[in-house]
Amino acid sequence: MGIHIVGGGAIGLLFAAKLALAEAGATLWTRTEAQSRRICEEGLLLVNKQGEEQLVRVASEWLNGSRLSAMEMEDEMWILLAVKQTAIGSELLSSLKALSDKARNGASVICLQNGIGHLEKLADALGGTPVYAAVTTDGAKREDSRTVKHTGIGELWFGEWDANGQKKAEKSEIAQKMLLSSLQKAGFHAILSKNMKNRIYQKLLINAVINPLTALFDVTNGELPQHDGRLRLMRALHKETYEILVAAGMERSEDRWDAVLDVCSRTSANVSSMLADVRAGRPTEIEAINGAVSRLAKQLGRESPLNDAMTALIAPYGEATL
Ligand code: KPL
Repeated sequence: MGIHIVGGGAIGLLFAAKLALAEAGATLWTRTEAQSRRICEEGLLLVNKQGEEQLVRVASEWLNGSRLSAMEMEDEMWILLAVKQTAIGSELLSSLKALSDKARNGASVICLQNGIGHLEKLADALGGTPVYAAVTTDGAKREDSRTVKHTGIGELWFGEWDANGQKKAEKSEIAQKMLLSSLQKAGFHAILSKNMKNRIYQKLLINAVINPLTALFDVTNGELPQHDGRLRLMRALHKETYEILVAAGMERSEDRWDAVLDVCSRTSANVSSMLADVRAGRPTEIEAINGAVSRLAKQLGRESPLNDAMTALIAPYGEATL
């Protein structure tokens, strides 16, 4: 069984380093040739919370390079898709298709993106390739193209995604358990879930509050609640989003607000992915997060003024021209 991690951002580097250390047959596929070349030549640097560095040798390939057609692949392949939603365009989809077509007994894709909407897009584009949903609460920070800091230990939930009549992932239970065991051996708190919709909505709720507000106020996750006005805005955005997601099928639970504060404190030094995108002038995931919450609200006949406002305020940051 081969594990192919696609994406050389913080989460991709973290999975590649830890799976390689556990000798789990990991290959890291990057979107630039320079990054894969550097990783092959110099190795990955994995830095733990205490600042201790570990050099890790990882096989790395360039996703759009020409080597794929000549490469021998395993019979069974898991693809861990660790790019942002904004990177899931036609070029990435055709590279993913080419990669998954190489596995003799078929590949399965595990999607680690924030937000919603991507699973349907991937299932459509990849034809019969089973698509699994995943949610990670591990914190990671990419220091440079070969260095990743594991900033917070979290959990990794993954499982079949068959909401709304979608295609069911068909990989055998044995293959799922083999992947689970590799992930656990690599030190991840990995859990197979039969209710990924709930997990995805719970993570969406966290991202819908922390990501746009940290981006708007240009603060770290830890700084966000350290101000009364911002805290009130967080609460209001949380309340609106919570009610919409419960109406859409998320389980009601009293501790959802505490979960947001918990993420802020566990990842206190982190710059959220949305703030990082805004600072770098890159497209943001606002449409897949707050935009998606607004669309859900609309389908349910509900109002979503705060999610609408977040989307309207953040979207222009990611637009290509002035
Ligand atoms: O997922 C995240 C992100 O930045 O996208 C959180 C949970 C907010 C951690 O930074």
